[in-house]
Amino acid sequence: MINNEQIAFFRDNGYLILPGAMDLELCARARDNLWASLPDNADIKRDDPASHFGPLSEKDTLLSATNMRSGHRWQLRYVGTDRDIINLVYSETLIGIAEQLLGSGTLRRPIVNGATMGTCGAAWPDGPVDPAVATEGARGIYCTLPYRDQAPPADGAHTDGHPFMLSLAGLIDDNPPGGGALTVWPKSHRRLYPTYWMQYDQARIPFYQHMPSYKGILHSEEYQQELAKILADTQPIDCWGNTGDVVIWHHRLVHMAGENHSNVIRQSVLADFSKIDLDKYRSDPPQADMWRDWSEELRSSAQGYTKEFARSQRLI
Ligand SMILES: O=C(O)CCC(=O)C(=O)O
Ligand SMILES: [Fe+2]
Repeated sequence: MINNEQIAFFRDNGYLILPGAMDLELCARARDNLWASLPDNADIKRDDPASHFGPLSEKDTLLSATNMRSGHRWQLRYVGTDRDIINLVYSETLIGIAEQLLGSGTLRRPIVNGATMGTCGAAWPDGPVDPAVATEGARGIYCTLPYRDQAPPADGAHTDGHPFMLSLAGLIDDNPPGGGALTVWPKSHRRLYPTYWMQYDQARIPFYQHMPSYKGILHSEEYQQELAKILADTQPIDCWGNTGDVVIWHHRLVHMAGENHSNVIRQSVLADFSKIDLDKYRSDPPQADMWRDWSEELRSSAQGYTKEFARSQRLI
């Protein structure tokens, strides 16, 4: 359960760090499964930290939408509906918290051994994988290898384009500051929500190889301008932490996979929460009350939190 102060902070800032919210034994098993997914002759080796620096070797590179290993990123998606992963991220604790925010009994439930993200390939040739297509569990285990001296271009700050309501990034291994954890731009959810044409959805345009200016996604001019302002005026928060620490974040929050300047691999599990009836209102225009579809508990909660709490959330 989260308390009123935590709910108020989430509402105001669009993210909430929840220390120790995941089971440590299941985190350990998730790490085991991550490493077990590599071929025996891989250059990157679990017990050789010197091999953990990016970019991945040509031999270790794999361009598969369900298990992507390329450059400094490793996204193992085919484990997303394994029982252990579902128990890890759709635990009683985390479902309970998501239900406090979205309403009791309203959440779409995961399916053990169901389809996983990436099963249908990329959204368009060489494009991103849509986290809502086929996914019946978590997005998967997302890793960022440390950089050594040369930082590759970061993925970039963005909002996600698929329909969902709440997302989670949970550390399955210790991650120091500057170690590539999810990075979020506080309060950006409230600034970007009104700039979309649709509340929970994203306007798209077909992608054509010979007309590459539109990459399959359309944003309003207002969105582009507000995003530029957010990036200029807002200090992002690095959600580093210990194994088992979780950050939950609002679907319109600006975020990115952080740059990893540490000497350890950032290992996180990513998962989304949506309501069963999202289909009914995903394309409604932004509402005067952006929390219309959220729980009574959130909508009626008292606003405000202490400075001390804001400090514990790294906001100040
Ligand atoms: O790996 C991360 O921390 C974030 C990834 C992300 O933002 C995405 O896949 O949309
Ligand atoms: Fe994202």
